[in-house]
Amino acid sequence: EKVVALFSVTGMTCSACAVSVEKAIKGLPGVHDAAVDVLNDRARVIFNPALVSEDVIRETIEDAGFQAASIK
Ligand code: 9UX
Repeated sequence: EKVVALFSVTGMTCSACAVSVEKAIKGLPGVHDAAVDVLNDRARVIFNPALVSEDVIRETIEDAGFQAASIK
């Protein structure tokens, strides 16, 4: 199963920030793909909800040094 989640990510000031957030998210088990848009402060993540949760993804973004919130 695959679901898509959108997050607001603030604190990213350059494209390297976006790359590091993307790498952190993509390193999680159950994440199929992640795209981070530094210009719009957004992250779009495709994942298997049996293996990883929106909250774990959000915490991973925070642990990378940014502020994240799920967008419904
Ligand atoms: Mo470069 Mo982006 O150190 O915060 S990765 S500005």
